[in-house]
Parts: sequence; structure tokens; C-alpha cells
Amino acid sequence: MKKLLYVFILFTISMAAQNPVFTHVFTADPSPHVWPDDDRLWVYTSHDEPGSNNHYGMTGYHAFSTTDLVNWTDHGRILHLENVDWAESHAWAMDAAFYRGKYYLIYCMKETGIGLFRTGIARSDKPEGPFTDLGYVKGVEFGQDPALFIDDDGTPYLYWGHDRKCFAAELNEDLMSIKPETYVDLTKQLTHVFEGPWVHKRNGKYYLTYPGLTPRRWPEKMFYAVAEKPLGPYEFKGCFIDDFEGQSGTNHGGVVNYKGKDIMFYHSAWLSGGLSETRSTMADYLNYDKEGNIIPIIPSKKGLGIAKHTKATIKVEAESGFAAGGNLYNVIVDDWIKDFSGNGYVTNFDNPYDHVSMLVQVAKAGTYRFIVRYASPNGDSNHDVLINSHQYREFKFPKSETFREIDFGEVELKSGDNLIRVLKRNWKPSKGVFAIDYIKLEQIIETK
Ligand code: FUB
Repeated sequence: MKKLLYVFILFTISMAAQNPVFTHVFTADPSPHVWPDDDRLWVYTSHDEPGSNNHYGMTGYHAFSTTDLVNWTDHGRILHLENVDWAESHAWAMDAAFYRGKYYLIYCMKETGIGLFRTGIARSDKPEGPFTDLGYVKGVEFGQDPALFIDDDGTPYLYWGHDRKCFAAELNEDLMSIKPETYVDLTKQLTHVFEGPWVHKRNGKYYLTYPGLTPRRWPEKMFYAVAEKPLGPYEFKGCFIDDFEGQSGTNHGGVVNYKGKDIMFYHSAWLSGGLSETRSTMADYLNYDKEGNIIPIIPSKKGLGIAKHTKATIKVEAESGFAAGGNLYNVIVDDWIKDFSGNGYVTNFDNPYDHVSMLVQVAKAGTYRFIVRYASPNGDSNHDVLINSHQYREFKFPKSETFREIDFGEVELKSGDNLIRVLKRNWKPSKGVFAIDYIKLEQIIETK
């Protein structure tokens, strides 16, 4: 009977829901942020590989942004194990921060040859990356599930924890080591803690939320504790997300204030139909009583409740292709044609098979609208677009002195990694400059 009910609930969710938030890709451990002078809400996530149902194969991170909580841009893969020299596996939970004019990702991966979690740190000039690894934070042994909290006075604090433990410390100004004299073991203050700490500040108080096990029993529930200072002491308050139907074994997330309302991002297994390691980001409003206690959340289909569905557009900057799982073959990144997005564009398709390829990751096979932003100041240009080595079409890019989007209609993507390559296959003497700024793939949602 319970099984039947469960199937029904999942079916209903897929018909009309804002939860899970992203339905085109499997994501976990969401880390939500609002950055200075930016009206977007950003969510950084780890990535679950379709079909693996296995935490050990996790390899990279994604960034998402929105201004209306309905339409999301998936900026694609922003960091991968391959971009981190010292790590061999387990790209598990991460967080992001804005500190002294730069954007940081802080993440855990297992160190090559040692197999222990380290807390890595990477930097970018832009919130969507790509991020460059700087190494791992010294003084953080067993550094799983890091959270980097920058207090209002600019002081950086690191929280981390796994396997029923939680620690915290102030970081030095370069973010590359902890101040050992500030190190605290918070484990005893955080009843039931298992992993995944996250800190947000409200009315001058520090709320530390975390996944925990009530004595050693899975699945995880979300708990919280409150303190007057970032490093505690913390007063345990209780559970605010109990286990729920369709939950993955784990839970993990964070709180952000966007346009005046607190939102809790966390994860479930709703999209995968209950596969505990094939997870999806969820979001629900977080409310408090008059005393500042969190009012427990019951995970809802409605989520943020603004529209029937959220919709994601995958946007991949051509110049980030190499860092983000693609390739730049015999082409260059340039910036003299103005009004490009990101850090530039890709140009110099001078010889046969010169190409840029870009990685697009999706959870399930589906049809997407394929849009390219390009410029071709000297005249029409014909280029081939190859999707996963088999969908081969020659596209005509009409003359355009400035960057413009062109919609090439529908393409099929397979579940998992899709490589989209733009190249000049049938080479003819070039008519001049041809530049690719980005590609976009728009999710087609059927409304019933
Ligand atoms: O996503 C991999 C691991 O699962 C995270 O590091 C944990 O917090 C749990 O969510």
C-alpha cells in the first residue's frame, strides 16, 4: 500500500511542481547565495551522474542563477576533478563566497594517493566561473563538507564536518589556512550532527544548520543550533526538516535571503524516483516564530510557488569550453568584438576541423531548443554543429557585425554528458572573422 502511495506522489509531482527546482540535471548539496551588486540568486551544487546512483563517482560542480525563481540559467560545469591537481575522486559538497572582490568555491575532494578528504579552494573573477584551483586549505584534516561564511565585518570562517563531527575556525586572509588558535570542535554542541554544516546570520544571530542522524539511523534529518558568535557556543534547537517521502538517504543545504524572504535549499530523490544517490535540488521558504525559532519545513510540491514549473536554460560560454569539459582545437579566445558575455569569445576557425566543443550535462534524454550567440562581420558563414558525434548539421550563420542569437530549432540530448562541437568541416577560403560567444539549450517543458 505504501509503495502504491509513493508512486502516486512522484507521478503527481512530475505533473505540476516547482520542486525539484532543476529537472534537467541531477544536483545535490545546494549552496545558495546573493552577491553584491548583482540582482541574481545563485545556487552552486554538486553533480550526480545519471545511472551511477553512487556518491563515489561524483566529479564536478554546477552554478545556476535566476532573477525570478522560475527561469533558471544553468551555467554548466564550473569545476571538475580534472582541474584540481591534488585530488583523485569524490567531488562532494561545496560552498561559494564573495571575498575581497573575487568569487570563491570551497569544496571537498579526496587527495591523490592518500584517499583523505581535503578542503579545496578555487577562485574566479565571475560568479559563474570558470574557477581555478588554488590548492587545499592547511589545517583542515578530514575536510569534508566545507562551508565558508564571511561575516559582516569581512572575517572569513570555515565550517566542516563528517562522520558525526563538526569543526570550525577563522581563516587567514588568503583563505589558504586556518588560524589554529581559533579552531573549535562543535560536535558536542550540535546534537545528532553527521556532516554538512552551513551558517546564515539573522537579526545578529548565527544559525548553524546541519544534517544529522537520530541515533545512527538513516535517512538524515536537518537540525539547527543558534549562537551569538560565529564560533559558538551554539545552543541546539531541534529538527526543522524531518525525513520525508522520496527523500534521498542524505540531506544537505543552505539558507539564503532573496528579495526579503529566507529560502532553504536542500535535496531529495524526487526526480530520480527515489534513487538515494541520484538527487535533485529542492527549495522551500523558511519561516521563523516570534522568538526566532525556525518553523519546520514540510517539503512541498509547490516549492517557491510562483509558477507551475521552473524552467532551466543551459548556457555555456564558448571560451570556457576547455575548463568546463569541452575543448578548444586550433581556435583562440579573443575580445575585440564588443558586447560579448563572459570572458570573451572563440574565433579563428581557419583550417578544416578547427573547433570549439562545449559540455552539456542533463539528467534525462530530451529535446532542447538550440541557440547560438555569434558574430560574423564579414559575411555569411557556414559551420557544422556536431552533437555527440552523430547529429551532424550544417548551419548557416548570416552576416552580423555584432553578436546576436540565432535559434536553430530542436536537438536531441542524451542522458549524461553531451558534447556540442562547432567546426568548419567542408573548408572553403574564409570570408573573415567568425566568432562564437555562447550556446544555449532551452528545456522544453510540456504543460498538461
Ligand atoms: O554529495 C555527497 C555527500 O552526500 C555530501 O558531501 C554529503 O553532505 C552528502 O550530501
